[in-house]
Amino acid sequence: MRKALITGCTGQDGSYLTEFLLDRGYEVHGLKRRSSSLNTDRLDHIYQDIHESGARFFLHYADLTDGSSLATLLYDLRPDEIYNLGAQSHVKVSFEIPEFTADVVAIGTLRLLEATRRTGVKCRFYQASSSEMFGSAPPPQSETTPFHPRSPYACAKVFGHNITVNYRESYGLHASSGILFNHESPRRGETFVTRKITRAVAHIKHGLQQKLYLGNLDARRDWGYAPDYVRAMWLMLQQDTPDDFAIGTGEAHTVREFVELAFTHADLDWRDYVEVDARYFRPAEVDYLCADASKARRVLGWEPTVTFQELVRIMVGEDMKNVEARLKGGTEALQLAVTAEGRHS
Ligand code: NAP
Ligand code: G4F
Repeated sequence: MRKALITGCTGQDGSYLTEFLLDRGYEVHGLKRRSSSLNTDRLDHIYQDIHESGARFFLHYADLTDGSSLATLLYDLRPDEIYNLGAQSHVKVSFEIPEFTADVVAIGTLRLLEATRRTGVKCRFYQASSSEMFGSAPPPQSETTPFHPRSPYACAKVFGHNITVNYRESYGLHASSGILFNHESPRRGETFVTRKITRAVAHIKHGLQQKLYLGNLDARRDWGYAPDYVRAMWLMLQQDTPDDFAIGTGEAHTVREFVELAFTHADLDWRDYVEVDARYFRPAEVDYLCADASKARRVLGWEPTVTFQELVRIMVGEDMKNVEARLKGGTEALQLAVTAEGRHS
């Protein structure tokens, strides 16, 4: 049985990757960091009681800011595959906590690579690189496009990417970087723009929210469906030779187009509800990301399966269902939750 270790297991991609690997017969070990309240919502449906025989999914406390916890985990588990998905992954937040972001995203990657090298574990390594690294480089962007990062998050990801390549070249580590363009799902964090929009649509439709405040509506992103992207991560580690791959749909849309389509799904006119609030602008913006994923198609045989239109429909549909289920638990509790969340983006 192959054994995988996933950092960022509790996040959007970590949860889909865990399901994907369990379906393929892997034993999966997830790294979770200590928090004062439970943060395993995305994994609860696949939780396996470790006291039951046959359990193949385990969570361990560790942190990308704590090198010794990483080395101990690697030494004890000796995984065949490591997926480094852990990150402070919010671009806007990275301007507010740049030092922490760099510590987790850049130095955290180095800590994990160094722990892999020092423990001598023979494994394959996946690094979650990002299209944000391209920043202001014009589209379409591919593996050969020069990086021009526009945020502390993107600068940290460039370091994570380069140090992964460096460990591959210096120590012969089977390390691959997936340069993934934006990918979304009903499990997307609530403060990324797609999920912020689809949740607001569901709340507005049910009379629980009056307005949706957004920042730059003109930014263009290449939005795909997260389960498709975790399949690409796995495919990269199944290749004989490690390499870097850009992963995206090749189609870009503006935030405004996403908004319009999401509201249309709920028979609402977005212009009645959406207002621009400058507090959601970034000190430096990434205007236009659109993937050239031809190498991934050719070498990995990877193709996205969900279109932009289907993605929006799936996300609005799930958020509608969530609100309806929560409404059954009482409008008052739901209203409170909406208000508290409204402060963040
Ligand atoms: P996400 O939902 O924000 O998940 C991030 C994960 O990292 C969470 O499990 C989080 O734990 C964990 N984490 C944060 N700080 C950590 C630390 N100090 N030590 C250990 N773990 C820590 O992100 P995602 O969308 O799944 O993305 C997965 C990875 O791909 C990230 O590295 C992201 O930067 C990168 N990426 C994402 C996209 C995209 O469009 N989704 C595109 C390109 C690259 P908590 O649950 O405790 O917060
Ligand atoms: O959804 P976003 O916050 O995602 P962003 O910045 O593109 O980053 C995501 O994708 C990256 C891959 O390219 C990942 F590496 C990263 O971890 C993350 O998953 O913002 C998308 C666009 C931006 O141009 C932003 O300015 O939407 C614009 N936007 C407009 N109003 C907003 C808002 N973004 C957020 N979060 N909130 C707003 O109110």
